[in-house]
Amino acid sequence: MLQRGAYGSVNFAANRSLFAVSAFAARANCFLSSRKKPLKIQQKTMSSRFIPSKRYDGVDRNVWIEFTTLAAECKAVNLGQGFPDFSPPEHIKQALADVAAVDSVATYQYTRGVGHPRLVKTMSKLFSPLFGIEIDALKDILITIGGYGALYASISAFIEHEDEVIIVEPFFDCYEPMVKIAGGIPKFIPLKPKSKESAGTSAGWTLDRDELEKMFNKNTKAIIINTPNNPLGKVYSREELELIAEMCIKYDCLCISDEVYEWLLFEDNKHVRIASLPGMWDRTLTIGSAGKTFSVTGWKLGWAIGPSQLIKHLQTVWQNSVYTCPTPLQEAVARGFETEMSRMGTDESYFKILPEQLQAKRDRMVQVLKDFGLKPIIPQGGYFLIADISSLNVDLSDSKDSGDAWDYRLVKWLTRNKKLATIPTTAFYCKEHRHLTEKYIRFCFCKEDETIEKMEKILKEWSKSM
Ligand code: IK2
Repeated sequence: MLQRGAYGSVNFAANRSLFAVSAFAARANCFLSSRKKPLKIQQKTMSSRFIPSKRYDGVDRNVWIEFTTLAAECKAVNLGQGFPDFSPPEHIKQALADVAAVDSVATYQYTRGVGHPRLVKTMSKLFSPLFGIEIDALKDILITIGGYGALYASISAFIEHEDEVIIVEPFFDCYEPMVKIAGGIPKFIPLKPKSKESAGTSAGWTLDRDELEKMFNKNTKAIIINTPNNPLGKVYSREELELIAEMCIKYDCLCISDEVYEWLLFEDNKHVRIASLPGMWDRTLTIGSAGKTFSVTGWKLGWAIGPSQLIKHLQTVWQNSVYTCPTPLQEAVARGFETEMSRMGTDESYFKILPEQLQAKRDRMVQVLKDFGLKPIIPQGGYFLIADISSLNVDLSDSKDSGDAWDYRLVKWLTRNKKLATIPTTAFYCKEHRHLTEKYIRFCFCKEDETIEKMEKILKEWSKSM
C-alpha cells in the first residue's frame, strides 16, 4: 500500500523506506499516478520489539529536514539551506559528462574503497604544500560521502563512552548528535563578541583563553572547530588557532577541524589549517567537501585528511559501514582538481572567482538587510551570515505553546507569511546556550542575484505595511 507522507514524500509501507522531498519525489509521484492496477494492500503490523536503539534517543529532530521541507511547501524564496542556486564551473560539469561518456568498466564499477586512486593522488599533490607536509595519497586521505561522512567516520572512530568532546559554538548541527550517538559527552563553549562595538563582524567573535582552558580536563578526547564557520562566517586567525593548538597539545587531545569552506574567504582573510601548525599534524583530522569546493553539494563527496595512524581507524569505520563512494563522481572531482591546479593563482581559478562573486553577494545582502532595519554580522568567509532581528515586531502568540525557541517560531512565521525561508540560529547552539542566539537568524547568500532581489522585494513590501 502506498501512502502520502506528511511532506509530500512517498511512504512505501512494504519496506518502510522514506524518500526525501525533492524533484525525485515529484517524479516518483508521476510514476505512481500512471500505475494502472491498484497495489495489493498489505496488513500493517508492528512488533513491540521494534524500538529504536537507545543511541538514537533525542536526536530525531533535524533542522535541514524541517526547514527545507517547509520552504518547499510554502514555495518560499529559499535563503535557508546552504547550496548555490547557480551552476557549478563548466569544467567540473564537463568532467562528469566526459566520465559518463566513456565505455569503461573502470568508471562504472566499484573503485578503491577508501578513495579512488586518481582522486587521492591529485589531492595529495594539491594539499601537501598547503599543509606543509608530504601527504601520502594512500594512507593519509579517506574519501567519504560528503563532509558529513568524514565527520561521522572521525567521531565514531575515536569517541568512546563518556569521552568529553569540546564543541565551539556556533557549530554545524550534526556534531552534537554524532558525539552523543558515539556515547561521548559534548561540552560547549561559545564564541562571543569581545565588545558591543566588535559584535558587527565575525572577526569580533572570539574564544576567551581562560574559559577555553577550563573546558579541558583528563577526560577530554577531542575538540571540534569549524573555519570558515557556518553560520557566523568567522575565519579563525593564526593566533586563535595557536591557542587551540596549545590546549590540544597540553591536554593530549584530537582536533577535528571542519574546513569545508576552505576556499571561500573575503577581503584579505587567510585560511590557516590548524594541522599545519607545529605539533598539530599528528593530532588533527581535517574535513573537506567537494560539494562546497565546486558548488556541487548534490554530489555529496568529501574527505578527511590526517596522519595515517589516525586515518587508518577512519578507514576501518568506512569499510564497515559505507565501504566506497561513487566512482564517476570521484573521477570527475579528481579531474576538477587537476584543472584547478593548472589555473591556481590565475584569474581563471574557481578558487578566486567564487569568493569574489560571493563577496559581492554578501555585500548586496548586507545592504538589503540594513535598509530593512536589521543588523547583519559581516562574515569573513563561507556562505552564510547571521543577522540580529530583535527589532522585528512580529506577533508570534499563535505558536507560543509549541515548545520551540523564539527563532524557530519566527523563521516558520517568515517562511509561511512572507515566503522567505531562512534558518534559526539556535540550531547551532546547545540547549543551555540558546538564549545567546535566539534573536538571530541565518541567511544564505550563495544565491543568484535574482534570488537576493526577490528577498529585497519581499522586505521592501513588508516595510511599506509596517
Ligand atoms: N560541515 C559544515 C560546516 C557544513 O556547513 C556542511 C554542509 N552544510 O550545509 C547545510 C547548511 O548549513 O545549510 C558540512 C560539514 C557537510 O558537508 P557535505 O554537504 O559535503 O556533507
